[in-house]
Amino acid sequence: MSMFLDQVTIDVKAGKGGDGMVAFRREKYVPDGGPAGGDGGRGGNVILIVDEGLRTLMDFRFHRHFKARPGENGMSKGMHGRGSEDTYVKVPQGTTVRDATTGALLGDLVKNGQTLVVAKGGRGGRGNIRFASPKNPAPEIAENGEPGQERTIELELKVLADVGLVGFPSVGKSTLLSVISSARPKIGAYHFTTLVPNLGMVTTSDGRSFAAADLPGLIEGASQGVGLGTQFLRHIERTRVILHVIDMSGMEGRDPYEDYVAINQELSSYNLRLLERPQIIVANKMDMPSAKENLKKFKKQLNQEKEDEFAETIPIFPISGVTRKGIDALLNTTADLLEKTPEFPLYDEEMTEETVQYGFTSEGSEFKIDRASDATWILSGEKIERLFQMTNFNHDETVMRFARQLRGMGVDEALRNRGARDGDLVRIGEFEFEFVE
Ligand SMILES: Nc1nc2c(ncn2[C@@H]2O[C@H](COP(=O)(O)OP(=O)(O)OP(=O)(O)O)[C@@H](O)[C@H]2O)c(=O)[nH]1
Ligand SMILES: [Mg+2]
Repeated sequence: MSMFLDQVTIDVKAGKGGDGMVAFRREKYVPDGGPAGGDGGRGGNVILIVDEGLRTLMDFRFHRHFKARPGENGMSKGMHGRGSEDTYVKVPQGTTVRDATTGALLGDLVKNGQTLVVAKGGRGGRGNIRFASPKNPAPEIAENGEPGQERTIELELKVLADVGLVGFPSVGKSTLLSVISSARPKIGAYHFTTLVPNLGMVTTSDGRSFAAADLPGLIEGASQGVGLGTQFLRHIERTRVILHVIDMSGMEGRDPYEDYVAINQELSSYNLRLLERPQIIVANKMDMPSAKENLKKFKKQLNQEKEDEFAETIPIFPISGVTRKGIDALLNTTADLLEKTPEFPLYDEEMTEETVQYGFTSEGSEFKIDRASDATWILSGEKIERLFQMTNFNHDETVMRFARQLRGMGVDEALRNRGARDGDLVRIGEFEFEFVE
């Protein structure tokens, strides 16, 4: 397996809120102290944070579960539980985050230090101080903390580069990157020398700079999963200009023009929008004997094609990565093109979490009633289950409050309408109680 990881699924679980407490003041000479149970503290969030020091998602290879701590429970003497610290998980710049279950986009993290809450900590339950009223000055009511959010998310890295170097294997992409930046990618006379994208900062002779990515060689069929290329095409998605590197020496016995067409087909079958990026054709290995001849032929073929294609001329830069000839002009034109080319928004019209509708929305349908084979009524639904989890069943008064909350939600009425009778068993999760008319 390659030492590069650019897609991973992880589980995140936020901390539960601390439970609120039922307590009363005990003071000398005061027969009935008032309520003194404090609130529980907030549970910790799980938060992703961009760390520019990271280049891949490698750190997630063996570590895929992230939890935040629960909030502290409320205490007597009116003391509130402490909120828990958030758990921060570092990700590289260019990480796209999705909910693995719904596929909804949660965020695209590009700036160093940028954060995204991926699992929200539960709020602390209220202690009995909060439930005191003139009518009920000494309530035995407290809430349990809210459960922390829990979900599976997908991280996908799309490297941040302005310019992408694409082409067949061994055409000299890495050689070029090593010449134009301080990056030191591996260079070899065999195919697929480059197995992971390399990034380099390029400075032009007139002082402008941009980030360039050298991608593993693409081969025909890569977008259908043949060869290495497919998994790396995503890294071109953020680039604004594509340097299409072509081996003009013909020394591998391939035809430069056929290579050019094949790579463009790859790009378009992965995502048509990749072809919207302006390209510069880099005619490489011009130091080789037959390169000049091949370039002439290539230009001719390209022009023939152009008659029926869009009219724009694609610039061609003859260079040699080895002798470094022609590089300055190539880089200056690349910088010019970058200045003219706006960014291509990756997730413009996509569904985000806010636009995805969860669960039941209309009033009065916040729960579901089913009937088990033993005739027990089963209540389920996100809201009702959360209420249940936040109820402290050790105190009768709290249980009564829960019953009132259910009635308020219309549960009693709905059960009655479904034919529930006095004494029928009703179940929420593992908790059972009798239906009372
Ligand atoms: N003559 C000549 N050879 C070159 C030139 N550029 C690269 N090469 C040679 O071509 C071979 C492949 O070069 P790389 O830079 O590794 O090619 P690549 O496109 O990164 O290849 P992959 O990573 O396998 O996709 C090496 O032997 C290089 O020395 C050039 O301008 N002229
Ligand atoms: Mg390479």
